[in-house]
Amino acid sequence: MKLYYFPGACSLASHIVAAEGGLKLSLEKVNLKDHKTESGHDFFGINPKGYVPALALENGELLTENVALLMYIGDKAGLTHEGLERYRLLEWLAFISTEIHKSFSPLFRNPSPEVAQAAREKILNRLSFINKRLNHAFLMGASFCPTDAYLYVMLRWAENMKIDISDLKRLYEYKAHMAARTGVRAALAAEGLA
Ligand SMILES: N[C@@H](CCC(=O)N[C@@H](CS)C(=O)NCC(=O)O)C(=O)O
Repeated sequence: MKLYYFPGACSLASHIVAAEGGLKLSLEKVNLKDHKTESGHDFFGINPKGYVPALALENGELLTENVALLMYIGDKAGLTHEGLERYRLLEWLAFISTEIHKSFSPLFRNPSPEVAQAAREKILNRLSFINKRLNHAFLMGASFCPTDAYLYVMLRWAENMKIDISDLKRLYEYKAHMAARTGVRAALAAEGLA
């Protein structure tokens, strides 16, 4: 499997799940400005959506969208759940994708101070919802699952965008605990972010 990624972008979540699950991925960096891959291909020719993550499967198909990749890689790595817990996992992935990830978009577009403040407030509000529900070492209990990788990437972004989570004590500690994990460190190092 080959992951098309950009260092530190949302594609890092899929990378972390593979690393945590001991799955070998080949990696191809995408320049998101000119949409060229590091081996010189036009990324639109590979993924017409033009964004990362995208996962080239062994059968030649391409899988896109964070939620789909996180479930696919998570299933292969034995890091997902069954029964109702599987739907809880999807519930968290959807929350992170639509309520947190996409709320960062204005902050990447040189926003006015008002727009930036509104985006930061919304993200902090959604993170504080998670903070109240974080009762275990990981978002869904005692073991790591794909939701943790996605949430961790969002917490890195929050720090980069000067969203202060130090009052969200559980989430603050969770971020440090995630950053120390072997798989997380390996994925960060492979993306040149260590
Ligand atoms: N709906 C997509 C959004 C992915 C996305 O926002 N990717 C960003 C990086 S985090 C990107 O590649 N942006 C560049 C672009 O849209 O051209 C998903 O959830 O996978």
